[in-house]
Amino acid sequence: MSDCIFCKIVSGESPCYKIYEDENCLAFLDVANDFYAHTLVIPKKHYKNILDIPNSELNYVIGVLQKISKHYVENCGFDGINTINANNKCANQSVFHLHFHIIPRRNNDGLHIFPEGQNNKFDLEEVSHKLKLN
Ligand code: DGP
Repeated sequence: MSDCIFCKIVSGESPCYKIYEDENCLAFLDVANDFYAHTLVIPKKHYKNILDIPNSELNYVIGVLQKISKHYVENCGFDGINTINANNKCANQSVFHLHFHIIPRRNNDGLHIFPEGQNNKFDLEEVSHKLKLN
């Protein structure tokens, strides 16, 4: 897509700090530069998010996400990673080209990544009935 910043990075029109590339995927540092080694993993082909990418292509991206995550833990001195992925505006997606964030973690780094709930006491029986898929 001509007006997509991540497509421009894929085509080389916009620069990035590249971590990994193959024929289908690209990983590069997030320009936010807010967490050490904050990385984005994207498919080269434009999809909005996980809601429109075909399953086989999503599986490929997840494989690359795993490859980079293992590399960070096994070779780069991190103890673990968080992966974050936003889908649609309501979920705070701001770039509408599918991407997974990798936030590398170190023991006792003090980061609180997972969103905190409001300690609501939902009726899990009712919720599960509403959501059941099969
Ligand atoms: P999200 O809010 O989940 O859609 O994350 C989008 C991320 O993309 C955000 O953390 C900042 C990053 N980003 C936006 N524009 C650029 C860019 O031009 N280059 C790089 N490297 N990252 C970008």
